[in-house]
Amino acid sequence: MVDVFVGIWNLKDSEKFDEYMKKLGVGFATRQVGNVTKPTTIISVEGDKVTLKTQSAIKNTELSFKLNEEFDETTADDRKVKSFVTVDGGKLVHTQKWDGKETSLVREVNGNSLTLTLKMDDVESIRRYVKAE
Ligand code: DKA
Repeated sequence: MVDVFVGIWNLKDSEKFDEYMKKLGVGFATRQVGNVTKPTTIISVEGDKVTLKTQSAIKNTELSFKLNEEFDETTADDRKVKSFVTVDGGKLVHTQKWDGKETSLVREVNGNSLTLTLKMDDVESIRRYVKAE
């Protein structure tokens, strides 16, 4: 069921990402780069392990995790968070918790498009990725 997310995904467009980064507490200089960089996300699955690599001008990150098991993550903006990823209604739902705060990163695939919805409190950012050929 998670196989639908497997592939190389390139960012096509993005809405309200600056607002989302501000809500996370990301500083001005990193936001400036974050607003213009077009990351590539590579998702692979091996057995019960999911690997999610993100390559961008800010930082390359790599996460390997099992669904439904909490794990430690250091984010691209250097937050140390407790993460949990599950599949819910065909969506890959990633929750991060740190310092009494919480954000969600929800990925949904439709054909060759992957929509990433980022939410924190009242702020929502949508980032659309397309699958590399
Ligand atoms: C993405 O993969 C964005 C994921 C959220 C990143 C958190 C903030 C990073 C700030 C540089 O498209």
